[in-house]
Amino acid sequence: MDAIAGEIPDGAIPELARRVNDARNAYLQALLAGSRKQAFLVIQEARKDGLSIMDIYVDVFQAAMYEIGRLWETNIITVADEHMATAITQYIMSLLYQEMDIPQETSGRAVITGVQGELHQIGPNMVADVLEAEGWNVRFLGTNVPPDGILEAIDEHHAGLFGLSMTMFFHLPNVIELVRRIRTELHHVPACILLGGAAFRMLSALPGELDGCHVAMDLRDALRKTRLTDFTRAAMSSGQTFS
Ligand code: B12
Repeated sequence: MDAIAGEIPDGAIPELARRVNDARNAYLQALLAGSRKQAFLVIQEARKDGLSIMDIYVDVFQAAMYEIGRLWETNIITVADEHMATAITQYIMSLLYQEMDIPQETSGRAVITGVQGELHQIGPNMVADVLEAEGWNVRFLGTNVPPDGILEAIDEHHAGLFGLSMTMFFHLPNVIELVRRIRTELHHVPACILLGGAAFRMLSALPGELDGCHVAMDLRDALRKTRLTDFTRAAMSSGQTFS
């Protein structure tokens, strides 16, 4: 059984899709009602119904938060409503973290953060949680971290994997500058720089300065890319470079 991504028995896909859909709608209603208790009950029920952490993170939390964004953008809900939905989701994620079976062995060392200026934190937080549950020794720095602090964290943690989040496209110069500094100033350059967040989905190609970085479209893609092969994993944990 895959502890994070779950396991779908043959023929169960339509039933699972229905459960996911119900959970997403119920969770969104709880967010809009501002009921942390109801939101928690919905997620508890979804877990009993067999939804994996991955299903809940992507198909419930992410989908509901995207809908919150749409309602906020169109002035159907206020910024306070959005803040409340964010706070509830972050709270429930921290409860789910306690349910994760964090393995003793490590797959490697990782630092995950959001680029300076970036305030969207739920996405990289999900990546950090899932990698930890996969056996990575993760330092999650939160977001909007000054570059000096990020460099120091990568160095101290001997990270073979560095994950960086960007939602707002106007932070691209900060991403480029940070990657340049990582590559030129660190003794120990992470073998894999993994970029993610909504802004990267809008790019048709990575700017040349980011050549050699990897991009994950969402959490499932991030998991696929960090599972890789034994060889590349070993390279990531030892800090060796690969392309
Ligand atoms: C909550 C929220 C906020 C909160 C964030 C608080 C917090 N603590 O996180 C606050 C209020 C601070 C905020 C501010 C702003 N926001 Co805002 N925000 C949102 C909202 C509603 C939800 C974000 C979220 O949590 N999504 C759920 C997560 C799980 O999705 P995700 O980030 O995409 O992450 C997934 C993948 O992208 C990927 N991923 C993400 N990071 C990483 C990292 C790595 C390493 C990897 C591998 C993968 C990965 O994996 C995740 C899981 O699948 C979105 C709506 C939306 N569509 O996302 C708007 C949204 C992103 N915000 C928007 C805007 C405009 C803003 C502001 C400019 C508003 C303003 N005028 O001030 C500011 C900008 C702040 C800044 N400098 O960054 C717009 C962006 C439009 C655009 N593309 O230009 C959106 C889309 C809302 C909208 N529909 O208009 N926001």
